[in-house]
Order: sequence, then C-alpha cells, then structure tokens
Amino acid sequence: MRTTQPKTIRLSEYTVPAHLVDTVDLRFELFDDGARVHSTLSVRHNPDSAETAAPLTLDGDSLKLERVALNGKDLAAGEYEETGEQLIIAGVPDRFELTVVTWIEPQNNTRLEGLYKSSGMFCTQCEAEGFRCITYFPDRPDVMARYRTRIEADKASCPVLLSNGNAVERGDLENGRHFVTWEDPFPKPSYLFGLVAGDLVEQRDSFTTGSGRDIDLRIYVEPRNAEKCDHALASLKRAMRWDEENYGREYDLDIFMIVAVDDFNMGAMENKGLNIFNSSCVLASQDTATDLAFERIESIVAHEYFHNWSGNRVTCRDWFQLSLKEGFTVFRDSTFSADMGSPTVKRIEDATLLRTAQFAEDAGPMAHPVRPAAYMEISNFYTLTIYEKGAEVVRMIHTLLGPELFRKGSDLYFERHDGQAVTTDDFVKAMEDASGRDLSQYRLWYEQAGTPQLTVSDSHDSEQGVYRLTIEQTIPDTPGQTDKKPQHIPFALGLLGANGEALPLIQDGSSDAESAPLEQVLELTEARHTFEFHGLPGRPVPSLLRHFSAPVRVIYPWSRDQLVFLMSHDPDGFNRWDAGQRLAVDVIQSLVGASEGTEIEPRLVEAYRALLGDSTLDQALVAKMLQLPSEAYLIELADSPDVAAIHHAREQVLQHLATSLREELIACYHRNSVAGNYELTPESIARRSLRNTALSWLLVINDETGRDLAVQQFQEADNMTDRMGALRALVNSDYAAERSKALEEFYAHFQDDPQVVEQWFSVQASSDRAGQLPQVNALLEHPAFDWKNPNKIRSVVGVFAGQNLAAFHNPDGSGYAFLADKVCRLDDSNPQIAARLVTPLTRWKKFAPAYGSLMRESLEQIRDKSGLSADLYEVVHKSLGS
Ligand code: 7MF
Ligand code: ZN
Repeated sequence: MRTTQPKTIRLSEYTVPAHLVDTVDLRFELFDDGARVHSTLSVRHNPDSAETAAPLTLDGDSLKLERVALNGKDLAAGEYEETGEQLIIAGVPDRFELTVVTWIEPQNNTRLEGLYKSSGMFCTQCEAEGFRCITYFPDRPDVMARYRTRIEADKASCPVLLSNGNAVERGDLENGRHFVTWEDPFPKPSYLFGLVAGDLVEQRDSFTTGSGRDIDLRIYVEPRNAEKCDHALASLKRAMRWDEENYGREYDLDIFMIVAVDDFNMGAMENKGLNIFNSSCVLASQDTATDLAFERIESIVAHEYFHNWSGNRVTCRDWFQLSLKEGFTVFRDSTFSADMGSPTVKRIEDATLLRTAQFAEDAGPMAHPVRPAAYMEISNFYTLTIYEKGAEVVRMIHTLLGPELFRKGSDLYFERHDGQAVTTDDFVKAMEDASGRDLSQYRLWYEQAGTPQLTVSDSHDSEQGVYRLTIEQTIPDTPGQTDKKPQHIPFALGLLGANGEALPLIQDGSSDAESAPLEQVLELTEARHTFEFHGLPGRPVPSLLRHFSAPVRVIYPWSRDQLVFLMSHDPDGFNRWDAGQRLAVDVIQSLVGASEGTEIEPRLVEAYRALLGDSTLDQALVAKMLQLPSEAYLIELADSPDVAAIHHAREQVLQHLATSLREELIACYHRNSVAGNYELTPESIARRSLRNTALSWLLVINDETGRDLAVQQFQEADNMTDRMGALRALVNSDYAAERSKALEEFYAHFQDDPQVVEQWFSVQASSDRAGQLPQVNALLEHPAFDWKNPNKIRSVVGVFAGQNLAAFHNPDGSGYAFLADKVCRLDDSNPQIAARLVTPLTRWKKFAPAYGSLMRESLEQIRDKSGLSADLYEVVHKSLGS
C-alpha cells in the first residue's frame, strides 16, 4: 500500500552497475502452496564502475527471504539489510558467490508479474521488472548473465517443465516429483528469464537454417487447444526464413519454444528460446479466429521471434532505451507483414494506428519522447510512442539511407554490439558509420516529444511553368518540453497532371523531363522550406507525404474536387486511401452541429459508388477505402470535440451512403461471396472484408434484405470472419430479436472457448445498440466474465471505454464513473492493467468542457483512492497535472 509518492528515475542519473553477475544458478521447488527459489550468483565488482567500495544492492519485491549466504557462509541478520525493495550487503569482496533463498506464492500472484499461476500452469513474466518478484537480483538490463535453471515439481500436475536454452538433465524425485535442468548458453538480462510448468501438450515442427542447422520448433498448449497451433507454427517458419533473407539473422539455439497462457498482461514475451504468448495472440482455427486474428498472430509471432536478435542478442542498456528493441522490432515485423500480404494495406493500418492513437498520446498529458528522459513506473512506458513512433523513426532512417545502406547499418549494429546492452544512440551511430550520413539532427526524433505539424502552401506561375511548394514545420509543446528545434523529416511527394498522369519532378531547371523522377523524397531540416518545380505549364495536384513517409500531420487546403481526383488517380495507393479519408473527414466535420437535413456531399457518394462497382481495383485497398474514418480519429482531429455530435454526424453520413448505395451494396455482397473452402489468401480476405462491410452498411439502415443476408450468413458461415461479420452487423442493427437470438446461439456454441467468448464480449461492449452501460454491467455479471483475467477485462471494460465512444462519453458522466470504479477495483489486484485501462480518462483536457470536467472528476476520484499503486499514481497524477 502506497503512502508516499513513487520515485522518479532519470536518464541523466544513469550509472553503470557496481557489480556484475556472470552466472546464475536457479533451483525452483514448485508446490501447490508456494515456491521456493534457490539462487546462486557469481558476482564480481564491475571494473568500469568508479564506486569501488559500493555495497551489493539487489532488487526484490514481495519476497520472503529464507536464507542469504556469501561464499557458502550464511549471513546473520545484521550482515545485510532488507528494505522491502532491496537487499543490501556492505563490505563484499571483489569476487564472490552469493546464495539467496526466497519463498514466493505464485498461486496468490494476481499482478501477473514474476512467477504466477494461470489455469493451473506456472508461468513467468519478467519484463520489465518482474524477475525481482522471484528472487533478489540486480534487476536491470545491463547486468547480463548465463543462466542454469533446475525446476522441480509434481510430475502428475506438471509433466512439462520449461525454461530458457537447452534441456540438459532430467529425472525423477521422491513423492511423485521430477525435475528438468535447462542451460542457456547466451548471457541475458533478467527480464528475458522464462519458466513454464504445467500439464501441456506439444506440437512439433522443425526448421532448417540457411547454414543447414536443424531447429526443433515446439508450441506448448493446454490439451484442448492442440488443434490451434498450425498457423502460429507456419508463421514462425516464415518469420525465421524472412529474417535470414532480409537481415542475415539466423536462429542461434537448437530449440525454439512457444507457450500459450490464458492469463497474461500483455500480448506476448520474447524470453530467450521460450516465448510466452497470450493465448489470444497465438491460437487460431478457421472456426474460432477471424482473418484479422490470423494476421495479428502472424505479426506477433514474427515480432517475438525477431526480438531474438533485436532485443536479446543486442539488448537495452536501461529502460529509457526501450524503443531500441521495440521500435526496431515493430519496424521489422511490419515490413515482414507487408511482404507477406499487401504492403499498401499494411501501411494504411500502421498509419491509422499512429494517427488515431499515437498522435493522441503525443498530444496528451503522458506525452514523452521515443527515448524518455524520466519515468516513475516503467510498465507505463510500453506505449504507442515507444513502439509505433519508434518504428517510424527506424523506418525514416531506412527511407533516408535506402535499403542497401540500411542493411549495411543493421549488419554493423548487430556485429558491433552482439552480446551487449546498448542505447538508441549506438543504433543511430551504426547507421551513420555504415552509410557515411550525418544523423545528428535526426537524433531529435528520439529526444523531442510531440507530433510535428507540416503546413503546406503552394503557388503556380503558369507563364514560367513553375510550381512552388512551401513547407513549414512546427512541433507543439508537450509536458516539460517547449521551443523545439526543427526535425529532419523525409517528405515523399509526387505531382499529378490534369489527366491524372504523374509529372516529372524537375527541381533545379537543369535536369530534363526524361531523367526527372516521378516521385521524390524531400528532406526537411529547417522550420521553413520552399521547393520549386519547373516545366509545369498547368497547375498540378500535389500528392503529399506519400506512403506516410513520416509520422507527422500535414495541413494543406485540398478542395473536395482535388480529393476526389486523388482518390481515383494517385499512383500511390496509400495516398489514394488517404484522399478518401480526408474527403470523408471533411464531409463528416461539416455536418457536426449542422442543422438536420443539411445536404451530404454528393461527390462522396459517387466516389464510393465507383469504388463499390469497380472490380478491376485492388479489392484489398477498396475494402480499406470503404471504411469511414473512425470516431476515435474524428475526435483526435477535433478541437474540443463534442462526442455526441461527432457520433451523430458520422452516423448520418453512413446512413446516407448506405441508403444511396443500397443496390451497389447488395451487388457487392453477392459478387464477393466466396465459393469453396476457406482460404487465407489476400484475395479471399479482401472479399470477406468487402462483403462484411456491405452487410454492416445495409444493417445500419435496417434493410430487410440485409437482415436476411446477415441471418443466413450467420447460420451458414464456415469460418469466424463471416460468422462474426454477420453477428456484428446484427448486433449493430435495430433488429433486436435477431440480435438476441444470434448472440445466444453464438454463446451456446462457443462458451467453452475463452478466445471466442472474448470476441463475444467485445462485439457487445463496442456496440452503440447492445453496449449501453446497463448491458455492459450485465456482461460483468456474466458467468464467463472473470476479474482475474486481463483479456476478459479488456474485452468488456477496455472495449467499452475505448471503442464505444458515444456510450462511454454519455453526457451524464455515467461512463466515466463506471470506468473510475472499475479501475479502482482492479488496482488492488492488477495495477498494470488498471493503469492501462484508465487511459481514456487521461485525455480530459482535450474534450469540450461539459465532458472534460466530468472526466476530471472521475480521475480525481481515482486519485483519492487509498493505497494507489505506483502504476496508477503516475498516470493519474500526471494527467491531472499535479
Ligand atoms: C507486437 O514487445 C507488437 C507489440 C513486451 C510486452 C510484446 O515483445 C513485446 C514485449 C507490450 C505491448 C505490445 C507488445 C508487447 C508488449 C507487442 C507485441 C507484438 N517485449 Br507491454
Ligand atoms: Zn516487443
């Protein structure tokens, strides 16, 4: 229970550890009522540390210390100090062996940090600071050691005993117990330690590396999930091959294991040789997982696998460098996913996440740079800024250097720093050294928070045939940072002629039209630039920030005509989509607060009609283009948003489109019916997506044909994408009887599958029809709901507050009070989840005052709770500005 303010940790106060650990010898005795952990460390003074007489300081959290011995000799009570957070031993020799025995209670660990139990299985989560909940240890990533781990447990309840590296010994013990010993030859920080013990079945496969080594691949799951591992295994093999081909990185142990765990705070974890996954991020079958889930699983499996090099072989010096491994690894997994499917669609998805959620974070009270300078609780810094903006910062280096030099840079980085704990600066330095480019200004991307804004203006001189483009860069103030310097921004652009042709970009007048490029990456380094393009007798239409070449906002006064033109002509698929989004945003915004009956832009309807009818277009892109901008994005774009008004305006546009395009929607639905077996190809995924979009639009206007199609699809579907598409459409319609019937049938059929029940909760909690507060409260009383399971909490409480915006922002404040109440309740059992769940409330300053003041009151209610965790304390106090 917290009585004082948690400490702030600062990057500027980083010092090297006074002691290093070479080897860790662990012995776990696992029992039903607890676990005893014997740990023997070989410790030596760090020659790089100036503190020659420093006491040995080990971190610990919620541990019962049973024994501590130095060089085999037990220490008496006065020979060490235990503070509750640390174990301190003064006067230690230069080199020694330290033995620590602790008693912990995994069965009572509801925080899901350290060693805990999930459906009868022992498992660990040590990143970032969970290892200290297992034993006393210098729990910081720059202390890297070789681990040997012996696990002892009851053989009947825990036949499978896993840890990092290779199994080197196993045998039986007395009383029906047994043991397995694991040895990991690679030195690693404690956050990469992993252990699993339980009654699991294994699915095996193998992979032959480029150099001809055979790797044993295994996925461990509960017996009922044995049939849901194929997709993850296939994804893993694709990722392994891809990393060899694209980064020259081979796997380095003889065995690679994945374990699926139902109770998990995050998506997955890259423990060396033993990745642990949230079940929802690894298990899939045609009957139970949507196309989206299949794609997500492929990318998460790849992400965790890629960490083996970007994170494990080369790790972080301290947690301020978190984006070193996360930003780089997200960049790697996103390029991988682009290569496995449609690069344009993947780019649209990444840009949507950035613009909707990361920009909002960067404009909110928790805004921080990609390399933060200070934190209280590190688990609050596993953010979209660290991951997604961090990935963009790596991507822009790739753009600036080009693929060959980037690869040279990554080769140098891995080679130079293999086995080390390093900084984001070391990464940039390797890129500089390999390419010969100066990235000193570029480093500001790591240091300055806030989303740069580019204001673009242009003029055309028809006599001279010159087109001038002026780009001004500003970066908004963020907490603790003002007066920012201009950043180095790669800005990709093209110019289009009147017939949609790509115009040659002749910049200095010397190059001729033949040799001039049709697309160019301008490098912005100053607050203001003007670029001139020659040989342009007619005024071109600019296509700006192609491929979303930098995570910035672009302001340019496009006319609706220009947007319609770009939607159908831009050679860059990303910008075609973006033009459609901008047009839709403009149309919706102009309806916010407008009187009923205001005309809805006919050009939007016609543009969508063209999209729906043209089967020669890339259908995956069409499926994306048909998605209207989300409420969350519209809110992010608005100043002082009035949520109800935005919701209403968007709904009006949707209804108008659906009414005007009814025939086309029905035709699109039938044209995209997929005959034959379920396939996971980009084509069939796009068809299902289009078909489900058509269905959902038809039900928005309560169309009877649409209803019949939905009911039929729901009953006949042979896969979860179609079943869920139909269910979602019915749930979001006014056909109350069909909705309840489908929900009941769905639950009856899938109640034994937790991952499907989570989807069933989400589809209701996100619906403005079926997810009003009384119904959400009823979901919390449902027998399948479980306050100890993060996935269930996220699928009801998280989805309601994050995706059902009209209901959450009910003007009476009931949504806010609901969230505050649940966050307080959760803080006692799982502070990490509580601190994440509170996010929507932290944005109170952005909203129209009627909303904002109620949001603030709910935050204050949380602030005044007694015994606030450090996690929640930091988020709530920072967002209240206290
Ligand atoms: C893909 O980063 C992208 C991001 C930390 C836990 C997984 O590998 C991880 C872990 C959090 C948030 C997002 C992700 C992860 C974590 C994640 C997973 C897959 N090191 Br917290
Ligand atoms: Zn990661």
